[in-house]
Amino acid sequence: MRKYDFAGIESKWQKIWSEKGFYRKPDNANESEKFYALDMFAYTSGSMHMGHARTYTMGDVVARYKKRQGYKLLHPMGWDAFGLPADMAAVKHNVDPAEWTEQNMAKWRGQFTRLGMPFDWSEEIVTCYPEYYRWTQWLFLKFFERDLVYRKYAYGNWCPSCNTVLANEQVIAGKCERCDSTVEQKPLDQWFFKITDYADRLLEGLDRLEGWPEKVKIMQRNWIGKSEGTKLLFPVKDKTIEVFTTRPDTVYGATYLILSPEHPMLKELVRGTEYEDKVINFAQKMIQTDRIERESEEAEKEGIFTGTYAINPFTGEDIPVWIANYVLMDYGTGAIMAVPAHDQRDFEFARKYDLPIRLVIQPQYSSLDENLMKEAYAEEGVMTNSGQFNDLNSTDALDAIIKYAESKGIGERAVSYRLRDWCVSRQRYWGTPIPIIHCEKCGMIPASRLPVELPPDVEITGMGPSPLALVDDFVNVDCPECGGKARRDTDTLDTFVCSSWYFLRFASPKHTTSPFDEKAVKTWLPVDQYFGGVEHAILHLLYARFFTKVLYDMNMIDFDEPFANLFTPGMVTKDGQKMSKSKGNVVEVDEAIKQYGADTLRLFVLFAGPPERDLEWDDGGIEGMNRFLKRLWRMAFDMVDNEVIQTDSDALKRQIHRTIKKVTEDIDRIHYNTAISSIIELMNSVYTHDKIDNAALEAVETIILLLSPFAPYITEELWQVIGHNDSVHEQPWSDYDPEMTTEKVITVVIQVNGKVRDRIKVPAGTSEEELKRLAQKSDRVRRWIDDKKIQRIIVIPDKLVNVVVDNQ
Ligand code: ANZ
Ligand code: ZN
Repeated sequence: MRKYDFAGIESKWQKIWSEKGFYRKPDNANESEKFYALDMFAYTSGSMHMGHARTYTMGDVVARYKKRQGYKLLHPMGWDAFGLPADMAAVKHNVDPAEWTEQNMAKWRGQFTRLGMPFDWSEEIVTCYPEYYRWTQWLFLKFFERDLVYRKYAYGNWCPSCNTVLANEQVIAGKCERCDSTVEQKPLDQWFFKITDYADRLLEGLDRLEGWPEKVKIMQRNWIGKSEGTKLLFPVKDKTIEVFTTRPDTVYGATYLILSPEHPMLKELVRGTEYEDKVINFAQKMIQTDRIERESEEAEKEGIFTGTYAINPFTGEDIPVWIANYVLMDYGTGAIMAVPAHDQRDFEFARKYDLPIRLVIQPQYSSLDENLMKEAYAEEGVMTNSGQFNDLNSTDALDAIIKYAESKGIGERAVSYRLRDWCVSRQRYWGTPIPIIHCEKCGMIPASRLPVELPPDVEITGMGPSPLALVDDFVNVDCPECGGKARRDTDTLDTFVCSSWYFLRFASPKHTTSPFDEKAVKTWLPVDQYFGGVEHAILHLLYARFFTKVLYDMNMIDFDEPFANLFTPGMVTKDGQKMSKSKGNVVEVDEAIKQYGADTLRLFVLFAGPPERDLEWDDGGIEGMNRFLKRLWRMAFDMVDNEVIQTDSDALKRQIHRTIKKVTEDIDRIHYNTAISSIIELMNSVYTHDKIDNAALEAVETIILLLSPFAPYITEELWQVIGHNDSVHEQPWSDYDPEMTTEKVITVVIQVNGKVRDRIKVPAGTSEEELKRLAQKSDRVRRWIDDKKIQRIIVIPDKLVNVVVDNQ
């Protein structure tokens, strides 16, 4: 027997697989027999960590398995190569972002290869190459044509340390997702994608995604945050203020209005009054405070009276108009009717500023007093103080009041979304240049030639405006319309734009006349199985779905959801914490491969727990996997180094079929840990079987076949060892005989000192150990053993157990 030299074996097969083009896209695929297994492509910052290794291994298992089942397989990898980290590296280490990115890609390619993932690098996608980003620009312009892109002077989330605007999705609890700095609000000219136009369709599509985890769908639904309510009009001076409310039944209790500090009517309302300076200053201060803080329930509510009154159209009363920090401009209409008796925030505000509280809904079986209330009453109840609607149930009143408002032209049903338009402009260098030219005469004109290339050798200081603004050659152009002097847009696109359509490009990565070959996309898409971290549950997945729907509307594709099935693997933790450089608890992928081999690593990350759960790194666990493979190695050599006995074993044969069935079903459900454990059980049975016969040989061959998607190197090697000269990865996936998956049950006699005391039914082939255990557990047998000392237990498998005890 040779030694199990994993390093030698792994490098040998890496070479052979890559020469073979293991994952080369077959060119004769058709829609009915294809399988597109996709891992989120790699972000070229830093290096691969264990969490990546785990996710990519899961994708690799499905890919290898589907290939074995005879599907035409597409399983590509590429590079999400633009983005902030390259800019930051440029500032910090004075390196060229392009070079830095190339180095990272090279490093990652090596790691993929070592992990046993022979991707076809001739068909990789690199988002920072002009042949890719020219189509990102092309799509931007198509969206522009369709009015799905617009430019707006708006407050943006500004990260003072990254020096750029961030999308709402990139601000976590008021801090920059990337560098943790506190995000400020800064007014800038920004580009937006009108994703809100698709809010309803993005919601509706979720209902059809049966192959998505429920938790991801919930996160998307909450993010979109559809709210059905009513718009009501409140006259003020010669204008009207529109408010959005979900509780029109409380309108008689609206004792004041509140505008958000950003509200466009504010300046007009206070202009020339004694309140003007105070109110405008106050508004400015509130605008600068953190958005998250403004949204939080606990935050101190602050506001100021504008000096103006509006009319409550239902009561006819004059009610004061205030501004307050907790009313946001980008929700509803940016103005609310405050109902302190029934809304907690309004209640706190009214108490603080001594504004009137009027109860208009009473609980069914008790009655409240507005002077004694300690908190708002938010439930339903019986209408009171509400004119013609008194005594109605508040739920019925809600409808009646909407109808009344509609009939009088003072309100209508309305829907509001939490979803905001997607801000895509970034004041950074390392991104796709926005292909727009600004001409004083003609306005915003699409660049006439694509790609608009990112100029090389740009100085990146990390300060001031977009680095591209300082490159005269880039900025100064002739207007494509009038030929006059014009300026290029100097922002670059959010990298999430690049990743919103790459999965389509993989169908025809070298296509040169459009973003993708429509026929190839028709064949390969949608993605059959998508793997990626749950951290992308909102951003990337929502944007990719949005792009897909727009492309569908452009008649470029015939489906409107890109990912039929999604799987979001859990993280890899160490000592209960996410592995990270700053915590110093990172186990390097390369280190682990060097120490144990890629097969052991792959098995460990798949076996140590359910794939959707976080996995705690455990040195003992990885050793265990290593021992398992070494045992398999010895076992395979036992089979060839010894004469095979020409007998069979029905029990072992049945277990083989059961194992094939279980592993097949488990891979289908992405239950890799249980699949692997049933393979291990089969191996244990070969051990206790303790005979090198036909059944044992078949079992070992089956183990090699079933284990091959999980541990591709050792199984490929052992496949040769047991006498094959083709590839284990090209064998058809093992079939099982359903008849053989049931256990044959037999009766075993149990004796005590040679006398029959019990009979038990067990599966045929039950091991000696197990029979001994069952014999001693039998009540009848125990009665005869009593407290006598057991001398020995004789077992004749499938027939008899004799317990020999001291006979005093
Ligand atoms: C009056 C009222 C009375 C309200 C009551 C609630 C309870 P959802 O469900 O999240 O859609 N609101 C509306 N626009 C707002 C904005 N821009 N900033 C802050 N708050 C805003 O919540 C809708 C409710 O949130 C609306 O209904 C409004 O307060 C408030 F007993 O109007 B309500
Ligand atoms: Zn012009």
